[in-house]
Amino acid sequence: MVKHWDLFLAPYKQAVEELKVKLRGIRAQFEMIETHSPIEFVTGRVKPIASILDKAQKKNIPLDRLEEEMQDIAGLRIMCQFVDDIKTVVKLLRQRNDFTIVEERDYVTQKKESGYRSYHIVIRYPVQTIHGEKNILAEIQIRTLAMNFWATIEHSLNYKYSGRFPEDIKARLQRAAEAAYRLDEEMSKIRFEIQEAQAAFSRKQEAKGEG
Ligand code: 0O2
Repeated sequence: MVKHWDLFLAPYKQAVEELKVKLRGIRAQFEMIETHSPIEFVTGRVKPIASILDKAQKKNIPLDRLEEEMQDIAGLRIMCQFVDDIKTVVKLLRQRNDFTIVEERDYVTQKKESGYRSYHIVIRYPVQTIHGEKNILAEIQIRTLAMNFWATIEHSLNYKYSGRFPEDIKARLQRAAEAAYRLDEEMSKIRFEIQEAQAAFSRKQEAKGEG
């Protein structure tokens, strides 16, 4: 039984903080060389205790098996502008040596039944503690801004309806997922123009001393 949640969650909190810095560092490095960053922004969270308990119950995970069986207690999200950026980020993550990849789930090319799209990478990340090294699991979700918009809205509605959507809402969410997909496709087609405009804008800001 997990009695001391603070103690249990401490390495997860540390991992989320460290990984946010590291992943944001990737963006900073691209900015330094004035190249389009495949990472737009990064967020991270430790799963709230109530959600851990909920998920454990739903998936029949005994509380003394959380470390091994719940992969997203530490969760990071990487948002990208374009669908192709997702592949670039995945490649960058695969070549790192500060964690190992345990599993990849591609819901970008194989969307979930709900309409959810995102690329998930489960990693084993070593956290340095005063008791030595502790390896924890963390999940990195990589998605476009459009995929994120849809997932955020769907997640809130899911919470409201406890996953049992009325038919009309379900149909609307499906249509919204298709619209998000088309938005990504359209943006990919004019990607070059967008990037040129963004580069010109950054140069202008820098010249004004606002960069
Ligand atoms: P939260 O609140 O985001 O932490 P399962 O939980 O059974 O769907 P599994 O095996 O745990 O699946 O792993 P999966 O599907 O790779 O990742 C689960 C996480 O992906 C979810 O975490 C969500 O963050 C996200 N996700 C998966 N499917 C959907 C979906 O249909 N809609 C939205 N909005 N997000 C989804 P949690 O634990 O559900 O919640």
